[in-house]
Amino acid sequence: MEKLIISAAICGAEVTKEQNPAVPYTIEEIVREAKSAYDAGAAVIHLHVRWDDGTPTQETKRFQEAVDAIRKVCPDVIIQPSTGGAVGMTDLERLASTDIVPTPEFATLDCGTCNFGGDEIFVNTDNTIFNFAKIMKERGIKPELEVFDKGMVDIARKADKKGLLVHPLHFDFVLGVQMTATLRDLVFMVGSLPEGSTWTATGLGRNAWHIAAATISLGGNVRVGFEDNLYLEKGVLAKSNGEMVAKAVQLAKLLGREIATPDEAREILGLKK
Ligand code: KMH
Ligand code: ZN
Repeated sequence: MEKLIISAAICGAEVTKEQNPAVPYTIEEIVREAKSAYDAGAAVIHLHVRWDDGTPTQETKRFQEAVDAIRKVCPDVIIQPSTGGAVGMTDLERLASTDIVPTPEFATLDCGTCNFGGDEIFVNTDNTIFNFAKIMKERGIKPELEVFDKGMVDIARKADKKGLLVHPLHFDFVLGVQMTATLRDLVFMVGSLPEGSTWTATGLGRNAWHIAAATISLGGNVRVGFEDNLYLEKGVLAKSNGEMVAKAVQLAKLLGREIATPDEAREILGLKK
């Protein structure tokens, strides 16, 4: 099996300090969390940023500040800005995270519209998806195709048919938001992928750890972090993203997978440095 790429979604746009005081808002806190994840074995930092009061923003300047500060302490880590942002942001606002210098090597591309609980809808029309894909291809940014259900894999296939994606495709299954996160769901999603794709999976909340263990066993890659889950185990809040990455590393050791360094992850994902 290939080495295991661990991504840390350190911040997200929705989780708050009220839910877990270690959720980072300020640049200093974001750097602290990125470093804790990197030191524990994460090759990829999936990045959202916030204003100091916790409000999510996609402002280029704020991303630049965060990326520059992370780079100082994690020089080789893969930084993957979110182009999902937060529910309700415009497409232009969302893409502003990729206007940093140098142009990011990797960024998320959300492949469908998703119910986010209550009245919240995370809107991604076909035109948004195809437009984001086109822009990323023109700018040499590899998309991580975020899929919240199987229909989104099919939309990614449509984008691919239009020539908007570069192979190998890389998917991230975000399970437990719109579809459930059983092992049957995971195996079904893996079986739905275009041949030659690489993939990562994450399970929301209480789904985090069985999805991580099954993903490691199936040869996929794992995403953990506060964006998706606040708990190290039932009833125990994680003190840092690093603690969650360390748990994923521990699972990988038990299951016989080695951990990829950032440069090994670049090789596996076909990223240009
Ligand atoms: N915060 C969600 C609305 C992404 O990063 O690309 C979108 C999200 C996906 O988190
Ligand atoms: Zn995200």
